[in-house]
Amino acid sequence: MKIAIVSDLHLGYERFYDDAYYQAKEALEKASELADMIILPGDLFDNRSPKPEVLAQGMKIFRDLSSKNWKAKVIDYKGEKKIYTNVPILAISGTHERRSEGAENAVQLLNLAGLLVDISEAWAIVEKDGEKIAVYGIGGISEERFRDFLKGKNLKPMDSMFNVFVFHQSVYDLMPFDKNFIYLDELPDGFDLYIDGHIHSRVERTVHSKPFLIPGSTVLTQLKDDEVAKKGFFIFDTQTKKYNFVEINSRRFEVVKINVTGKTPIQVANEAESEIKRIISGEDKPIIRIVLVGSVDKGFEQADFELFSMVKGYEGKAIIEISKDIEDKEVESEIESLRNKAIENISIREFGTGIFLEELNEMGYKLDVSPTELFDILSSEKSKEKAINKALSSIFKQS
Ligand SMILES: [Mn+2]
Repeated sequence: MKIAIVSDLHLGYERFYDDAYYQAKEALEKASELADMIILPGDLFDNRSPKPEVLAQGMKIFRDLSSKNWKAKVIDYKGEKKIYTNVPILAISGTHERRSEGAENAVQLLNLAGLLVDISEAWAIVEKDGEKIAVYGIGGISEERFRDFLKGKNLKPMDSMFNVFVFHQSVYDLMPFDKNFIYLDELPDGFDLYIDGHIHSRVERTVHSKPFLIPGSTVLTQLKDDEVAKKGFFIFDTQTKKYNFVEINSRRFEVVKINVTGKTPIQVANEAESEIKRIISGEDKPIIRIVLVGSVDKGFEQADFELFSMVKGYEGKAIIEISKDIEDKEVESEIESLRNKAIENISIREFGTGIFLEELNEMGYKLDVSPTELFDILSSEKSKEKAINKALSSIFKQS
């Protein structure tokens, strides 16, 4: 069977409201033509309480999809909810749909309407011509709960079927800055395909030597550099175990970096304008993000580098966003000197010790290291972690 994986539609996303709808519609229509079944790993809607008109967008899309002639059918469902269709469109809720426990979310509403099968915390088995595919999904939950939640489930794949695991979380291997994020090798072993949503750019990896795929969102949301690639979805073939990415007609997005170092505001504006002219040469109305980088020369301030009036002239032809990542040496050196003065100034130090002693008193501090000594240790290091380690080791040496 061919499985289409379409993620993070973000219907109702206000900034690109029409794009969210039309690009989701296009992706799912194409997916229904190319695949036997569709899996949506979360964030179908942008908001936990979508307005009726946004719910209607979702209902229209999935009603059209449901009414197609699907040869594959959902033949079994193991979960706490009930399902009202056997059409092989399987979805989990994402973090954007998440609501308090017991309150129905928008994906559950579509499930209740019989427009898709909600596989959040449930198995669905899809069959076509004797081939069976078992899909288990976990809806998006807070990152710090996911690891324990997954362990508690102790998931095992189904015998003699192609098994798919679907979830909607951050992954440490891709975003190594929060230890709460799950590691790829912590995902349950034995599945034939792993699918994740949540991340809005395309990812292809392997887990337990099986494919791990994130198609990315169908609509541009974060305007990050790695979202410049065309949007789309994956088609995975369970027979050949091969997959390909199908592009959709997503709005063009370009990031332009302009270095302001050694340039006047007029030079920078001219440079930005010629970049805009180059990009808008087509028929479409692209999204352009201009990032000013480098450092401001003496005699200028950050505020001098404003492009708003120039950009206004292109309103009908492009959607332009400007951001600054500029160093301003004069301002920085002023802050630096203030900071040094503060540290050298003994009265501020005494002031700090006073507050520290008061706090310790209130907490009933009784350890052997004197509070002033502890304050000295804690303030001796610039790094918070080093300071705490130093303080802890001196406390434990004494006791
Ligand atoms: Mn999302």
